[in-house]
Amino acid sequence: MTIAYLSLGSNLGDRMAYLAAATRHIGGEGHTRVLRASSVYETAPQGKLDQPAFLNLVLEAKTDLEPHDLLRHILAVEQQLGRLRVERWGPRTVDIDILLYGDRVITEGELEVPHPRMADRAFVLVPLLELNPAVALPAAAGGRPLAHLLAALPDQGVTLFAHVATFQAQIRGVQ
Ligand code: GSY
Repeated sequence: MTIAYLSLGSNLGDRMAYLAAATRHIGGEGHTRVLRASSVYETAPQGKLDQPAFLNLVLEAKTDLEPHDLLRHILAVEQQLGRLRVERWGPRTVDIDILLYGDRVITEGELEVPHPRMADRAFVLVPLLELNPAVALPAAAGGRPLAHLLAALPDQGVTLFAHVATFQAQIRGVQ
């Protein structure tokens, strides 16, 4: 069993519904349990700027899957929810990234953990630090506390959109 942190983002259609459905699918097969979700943040697009605002959140999950199998699982969830990888940085129904997998550092083909761009992305760091204010990069990746990295970033337009209780209600289908 390994604790992994996953970043979820959506900027097409009913964004909250896509995030809730993705969260249900991630935890839906017995090998991976979603322990906690952060609140949902509305965030200005990074990278490709001329696209709609995103909703982003982070999940803390406990998984029996090895990293490559976890990657395959989240890619399958993206596809089930209609993600078409047409344009690398373009709009998407749901995007799921592995941020951290225990304290492992992995660079193998398409899999890079810790996520190579997480230290630059307030839309990842804000919800991650809400879940775990003491979280740091793995020792083998320098061990820096992520709160220090966030403090060094300029304002990237991250605002609270829905408290975690509202998101949990959406996951249960109450809203
Ligand atoms: O890699 C995640 C997809 N993505 C996002 C995102 O989720 N949120 C924001 N704010 N900007 C983004 N740019 C990309 S690409």
